[in-house]
Amino acid sequence: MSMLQFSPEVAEAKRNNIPLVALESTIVTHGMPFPDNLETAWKVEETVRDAGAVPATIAVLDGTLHVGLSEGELEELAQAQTVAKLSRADLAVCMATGNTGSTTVAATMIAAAKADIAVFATGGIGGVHRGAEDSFDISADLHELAQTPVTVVSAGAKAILDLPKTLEVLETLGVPVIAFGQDDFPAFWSASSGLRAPLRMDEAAQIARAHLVRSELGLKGGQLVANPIPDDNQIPASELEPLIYRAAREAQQQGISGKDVTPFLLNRIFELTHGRSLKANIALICNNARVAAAIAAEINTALT
Ligand code: PSU
Ligand code: MN
Repeated sequence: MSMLQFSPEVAEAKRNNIPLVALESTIVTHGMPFPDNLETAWKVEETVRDAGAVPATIAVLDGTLHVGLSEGELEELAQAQTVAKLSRADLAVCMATGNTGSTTVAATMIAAAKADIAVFATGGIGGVHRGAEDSFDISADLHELAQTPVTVVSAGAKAILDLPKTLEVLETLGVPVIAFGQDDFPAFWSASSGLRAPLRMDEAAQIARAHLVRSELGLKGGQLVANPIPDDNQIPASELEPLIYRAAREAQQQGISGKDVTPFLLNRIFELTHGRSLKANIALICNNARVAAAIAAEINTALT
């Protein structure tokens, strides 16, 4: 029995050797309010198509791991109320029990690798939370990057996190962190975190080559491409920082923990910026989708 259910569009792309870009679904179910989440998901898919690749949005629907969702499936997911947020730990349980769940960066990487999709675009990966020295809250996304061979394009890590600690853990785990077209590691809503990224590359073809060299060397794990948000859509870190501080304190006071932390913080920042964070979020995901499509095309060309 095949574990994966390909959508007709994805199946056809595979047959015709058209580059594919994986997309996650936790952004849709836990990252944005309805209907913006649905409009964004469609927009990101369109952006991938416009860039000459085919989008494969990943989710578990009634126990089946879908690679590529129809418009109707995406619509249903975007409005569903009780969808699990799946990471490495709970992906198999959700499938075994016939439930529905959206995939985080970690779970989407697992599905993408299984589906032989090399490149995945998201907004921002999970990382080391502020206060992790007490809470031990470190996203499973970081460990996934260390063991699953997918190149993930994100706008860095979300600024709600402790970015210096996130970079330290990625270094420890041997994950290449490649800033795209600049020296600094981006901070999701802002183009720069003020921290220098460990690596820099300026061309999709180079990143594609590095992906293939890793595979030739038999190295486990993927690459993190950190693509800065476009200039016009940035929210300056100075403006955001007090709001993040406030949201993080509220989360602590309200005893928010585990999987609920990231959705809680994203929602509070959405409220505190009167929706501006969402606009920035949409812009940066589309920007990542374009870069991911370019890398996927280069990998395809190199392999054929
Ligand atoms: N990026 C966004 N919005 C999101 C996420 C990322 O722009 O909602 C999700 C991703 O699915 C990521 C997850 O894997 O947040 C991280 O959750 P946690 O911190 O619980 O590992
Ligand atoms: Mn966590």
